[in-house]
Amino acid sequence: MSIPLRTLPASLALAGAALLGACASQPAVDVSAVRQIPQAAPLPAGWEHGAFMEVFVRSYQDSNGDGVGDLRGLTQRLDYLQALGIKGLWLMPVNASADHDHGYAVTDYRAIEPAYGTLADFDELVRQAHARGIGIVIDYVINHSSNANPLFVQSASSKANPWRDWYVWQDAKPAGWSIFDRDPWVMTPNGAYFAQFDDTMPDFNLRNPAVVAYHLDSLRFWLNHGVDGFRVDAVGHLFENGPQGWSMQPENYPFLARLRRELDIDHPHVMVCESPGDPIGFAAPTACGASFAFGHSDALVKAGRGDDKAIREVADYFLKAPDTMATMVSNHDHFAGKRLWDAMGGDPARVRVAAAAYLLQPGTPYLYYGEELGMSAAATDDADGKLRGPMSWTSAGGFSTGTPYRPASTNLATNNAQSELADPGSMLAFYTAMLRLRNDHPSIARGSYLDPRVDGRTMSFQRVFEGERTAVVINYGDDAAAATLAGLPANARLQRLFPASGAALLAGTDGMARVPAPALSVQVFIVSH
Ligand SMILES: [Ca+2]
Ligand SMILES: [Ca+2]
Repeated sequence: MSIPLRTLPASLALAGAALLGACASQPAVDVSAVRQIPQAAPLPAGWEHGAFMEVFVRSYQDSNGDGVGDLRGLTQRLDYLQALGIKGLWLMPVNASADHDHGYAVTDYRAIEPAYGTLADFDELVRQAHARGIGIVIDYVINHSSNANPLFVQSASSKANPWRDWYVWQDAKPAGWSIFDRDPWVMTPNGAYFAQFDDTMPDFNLRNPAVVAYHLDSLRFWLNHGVDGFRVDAVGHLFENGPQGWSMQPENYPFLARLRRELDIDHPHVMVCESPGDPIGFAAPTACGASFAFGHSDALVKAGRGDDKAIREVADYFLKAPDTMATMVSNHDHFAGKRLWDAMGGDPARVRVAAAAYLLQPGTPYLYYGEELGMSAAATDDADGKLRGPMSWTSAGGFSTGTPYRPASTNLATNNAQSELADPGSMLAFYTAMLRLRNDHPSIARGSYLDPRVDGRTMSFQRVFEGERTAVVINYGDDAAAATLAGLPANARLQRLFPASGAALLAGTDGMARVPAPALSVQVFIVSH
């Protein structure tokens, strides 16, 4: 994978001077152009219909004993991910960042976080992942950077600095603003800057064409390094139009469509956006094309607890939502909920029914690392940090030969990969079976969504792709029940795919079948004439 020769656009002549060190008092910034995008190493056709996993590199696997996860460590674990059936990884930011945790305070959009390794390590990760049929999607933070990013250091250094207009500045603090109960304007000796999320994360001025060109070039930089797509952070917050107009502004949507167009991001590349405020809106072809299914995620969790209204919502979601939704039951942000194991009170049967729905419905499932083990929160009081604990590899940890930077999960002793790989009844075995269904049956990976029904607390739906039809029955209730399937071919035979044992069922001449459903159970059938 070669990086094309970079040239400085004439409009950035001053920037180039800084890059060359002409402004000795300020840090250098590389804003050079990146144009060509070579063809990425091919992945198997349809890879993007498989399940993804969100991975926090800092917590996944440490390879050098410094207690911090890194890219080489993740590369060592690709065989595990392949065996689980994962087809894509979403890496939380791997850029150099100032926060030394989640990575969303980026200090260099074209460099790897030093604690994670080198660009060569990243290239090797991509190469090894592709060799296993696994695509790599990286987080890209376009709304804001760290205040330690040299771009902002320049911008803040004086009102006359050539980078001044790369961020959002006012001479005096404007009145009337409050975002998340906080004044987003931060006063400095050189004026006030705008920062939606935190004083340390100033918003870019995305109305400045040079800023957009820089980000497009940085995105191209990563495409040149073989990534298969991007998860774009905080897309509801890109543009502002005054104190009442700081989120979900109309400009946000076509801006994302423009990024896709300029980067030629379509098949095989993916772009998936994060907006809790308008998940379905951002999934539109006129915006991102794909978006995380916030809301549905809450319903999946509540349904897992047997909530009647949520079961109905889960059943109906894909009657309206596009199948490009990225589905999940938790992620790295505490506003998205607890780890699934904790959200289900540590009841493995409830974890299974909650997870089965999103692993077998339309959409692209995004497992959160460790979810497949029933991994619980890390043993820390920090609300966000407890969601991002070291991966539970063995009962002794297995994450690092040194001292892990964060305490292990509270259920490490029982819920760890080594123990679960040896146990056919483990959560890991269940997730592996669900992903195998998805990988082996195109109707589950990409089929249409038919006849969702709720009978009591038992949900059923059917998936059809070309000549293949599957039926899913999930009983969220504590009591044995039954589902009634309709719309089947007359006298169809329902052969069990999961669990594999048990007699086949038959539909009547009216295309209906009654399916007994044990308490808290998941059943999958393939339908034949
Ligand atoms: Ca390390
Ligand atoms: Ca913004």
